[in-house]
Amino acid sequence: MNLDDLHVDLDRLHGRLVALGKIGALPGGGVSRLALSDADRAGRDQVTAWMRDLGLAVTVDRIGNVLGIRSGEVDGPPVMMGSHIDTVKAGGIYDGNLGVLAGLEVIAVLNDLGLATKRSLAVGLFTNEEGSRFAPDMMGSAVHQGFLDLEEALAVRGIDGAEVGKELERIGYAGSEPTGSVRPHCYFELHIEQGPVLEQEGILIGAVEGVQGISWTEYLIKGVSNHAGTTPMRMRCDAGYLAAAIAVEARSIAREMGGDQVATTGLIEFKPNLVNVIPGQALITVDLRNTDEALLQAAERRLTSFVEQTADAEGLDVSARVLARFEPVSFDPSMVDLVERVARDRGFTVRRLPSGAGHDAQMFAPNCPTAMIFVPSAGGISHNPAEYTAPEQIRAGADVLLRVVLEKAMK
Ligand code: HGY
Ligand code: MN
Ligand code: MN
Repeated sequence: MNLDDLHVDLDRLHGRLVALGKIGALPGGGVSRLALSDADRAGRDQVTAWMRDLGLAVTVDRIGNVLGIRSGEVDGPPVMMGSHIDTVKAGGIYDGNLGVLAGLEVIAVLNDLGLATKRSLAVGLFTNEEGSRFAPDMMGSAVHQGFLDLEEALAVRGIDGAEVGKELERIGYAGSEPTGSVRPHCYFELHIEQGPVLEQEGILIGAVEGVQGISWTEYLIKGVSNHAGTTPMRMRCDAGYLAAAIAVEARSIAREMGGDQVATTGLIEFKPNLVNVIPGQALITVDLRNTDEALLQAAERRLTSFVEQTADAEGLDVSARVLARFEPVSFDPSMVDLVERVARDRGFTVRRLPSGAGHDAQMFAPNCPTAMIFVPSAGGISHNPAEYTAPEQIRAGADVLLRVVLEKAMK
């Protein structure tokens, strides 16, 4: 059988994407399945049911990662595909979900053909990739790959006060499998680009070279609530002002540095959050990213000194908490070459690029040969219900995944 003639069944794959997208669906479109929420449980139940229908041996580990395994002809570490099915609060149906469901589609194609592989195959669903509810992001894969302590992760308290370990118990995904018990031979992740590059250049496949560094910091600012009308400006201890100034400064640091530097204030909360009361407390997060570690550290230093100087000048007390900090990673060049070659052989336009978003793959990269395949995002939009990738783009990405996995699993 010529492996180059194998193709995924787009209707089946797209049908599962749409069906999973209905779990936690938002009224105006898009999906909300925050990690370890009831919607996440329902999504997990659906995906593990599909895994069992495909004859996979399903395990759940202690941080809730789900693995579906298809035995190969010889024992040994599996070729692993995976991603996540948790979403941001108002996200799209493709982010993460595509990578998990395309992995199941690869299994379905092999089952249809009765095709055995030499190496075992595994499809992984990793807990809390988004990090929106519980920081850090890539939590499940970080624990799985030994970059985050299990007990530390289980003790994490979310933005709603819930605790990871208790939420895993509540949704029935506090597994017994030791984390990281399955060490993959290699790891592939199909994912939407979530940015504008492929679409703007009219390119179908991204051969991802690595993932940029990520730095998430939460600042808790304490001032003095006071009357908005009677308090002279010279007497104010305005926590809200510093939070706003941090958001502006983060943006100007990114603008001045240029290049790949980006900065985002995604969360900002005032207390008591009333029109006529000077905020006595503010909470703000800053997400800094860069493909270059030294530049990312420079951005962190600039922001930190701004916060300290301004807090001093305003007589405010600030405490900073690191929510996530991951250095840039590069994927195995031979794996990137493989993705690029297979895409070309299939007649797809392809280019190399770094990932602006974090992914579970970045946790596997230091431990095993790892690569990602990107497909375009319409308008470069993601983490937004308007996220969209066309069916033929999905087919192309999944066909590349099918072929690169077989390349590794047949030898
Ligand atoms: O934040 C990220 O890059 C990913 O979506 N967790
Ligand atoms: Mn993702
Ligand atoms: Mn995401």
